[in-house]
Amino acid sequence: VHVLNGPNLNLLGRREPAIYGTATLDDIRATLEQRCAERGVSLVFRQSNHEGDLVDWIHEAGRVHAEGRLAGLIFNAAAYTHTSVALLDAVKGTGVALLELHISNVFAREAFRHHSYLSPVARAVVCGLGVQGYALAVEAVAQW
Ligand code: CA2
Repeated sequence: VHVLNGPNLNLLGRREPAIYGTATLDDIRATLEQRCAERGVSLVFRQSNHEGDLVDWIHEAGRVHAEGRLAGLIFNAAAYTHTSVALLDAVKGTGVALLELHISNVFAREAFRHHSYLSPVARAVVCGLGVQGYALAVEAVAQW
């Protein structure tokens, strides 16, 4: 299972706890490491503030997919969800099974967060479950 996190998610647990909770990205990584170990799947967990890094990592997931070794890609593209044709094209171009994830319920927030470039190419979308969504997403993707 590959888990990618986009811009500003390195701030998780340090700012805006009312929206995003108090867990840090390292806390989430630790939880997912444990869940994956229990299921005998390996975890790749990354965060970047740079769109190109995320494109490169989607391509990497695509190579693992082509080798038949990728259960799925869990992707919280953060603000790039609402802006990035490059990330859409990367997912489309690799054919990876995508689970789009958002910590908050984006539909209960500003109108600009209601549109996602990724949802049309996602196999599933998890949104509004808080950071618990990551663990639930791993449970699902491990069975894909
Ligand atoms: O709800 C989500 O997971 C989002 O993908 C988070 C993005 C936001 O732009 C999306 O609309 C929804 C923002 C990530 C920034 O995370 C922060 C965490 C703590 C403090 C400040 C920002």
